[in-house]
Amino acid sequence: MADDIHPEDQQAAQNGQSADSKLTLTKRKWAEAGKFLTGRITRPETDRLPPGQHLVKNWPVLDLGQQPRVSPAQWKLDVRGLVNHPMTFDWAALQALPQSEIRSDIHCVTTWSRYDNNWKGVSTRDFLDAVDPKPEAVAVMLTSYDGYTTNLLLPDFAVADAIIVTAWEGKPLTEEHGGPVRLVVPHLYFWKSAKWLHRIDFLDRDQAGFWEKNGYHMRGDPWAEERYSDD
Ligand SMILES: Nc1nc2c(c(=O)[nH]1)N[C@H]1C(S)=C(S)[C@@H](COP(=O)(O)O)O[C@H]1N2
Ligand SMILES: [Mo]
Repeated sequence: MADDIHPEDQQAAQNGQSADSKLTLTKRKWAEAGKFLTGRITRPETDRLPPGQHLVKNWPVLDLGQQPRVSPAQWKLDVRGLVNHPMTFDWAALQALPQSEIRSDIHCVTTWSRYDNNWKGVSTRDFLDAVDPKPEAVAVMLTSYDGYTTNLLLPDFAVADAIIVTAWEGKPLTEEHGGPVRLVVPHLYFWKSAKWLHRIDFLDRDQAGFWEKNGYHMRGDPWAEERYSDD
């Protein structure tokens, strides 16, 4: 059916490329993952605070109460599941990936928000380029050194401003905020941003993590107030 022809395949055909050339496949994969979405919608300043949130200037600490002590030398990130390059990153391997600086707002489900956090680390897109998810991968499960887990759909993990963070405001990320390495996914409630990141599994279906099994929403969009699951 003509409607099923992917626009990029039509373009490729016009350029004399085969529809399944490597470039076309890569571009299609990124399109499915939202590669060219900014992940940040421009809003008027008065609309910057999601519904039900209030602004704080400090940065509260929230976790399960067990803050694991992991030095950069001890830290490892295991990447498993539906990826073409399963691997274990150590500190040096993470530093060898392209480094990005990203500013974003925090929105915690407990109703505090904090504007203009300056993060440094590896964007999830650069990370995804390295591990190369298989086409069947639709979700990730993050596992942390304290046993915490949380799930994300791959397009949410792959937004342009999601970042595997090693520094905040120019300083190494402190232990209480998830150092040496945490995730930050700014367009979702902060419980999705795993501290003390230790493992990422690429999965063929979305599975519930710790809070998601305990009554919280599977996705957690603050603009839609996706705080709790329906049942
Ligand atoms: N490993 C781990 N990550 C975690 C948590 C946790 O308990 N363990 N709590 C989550 C929750 S509920 C929030 S609100 C944020 C808090 O991050 P902060 O302490 O840096 O503000 O971390 C998230 N990531
Ligand atoms: Mo939270």
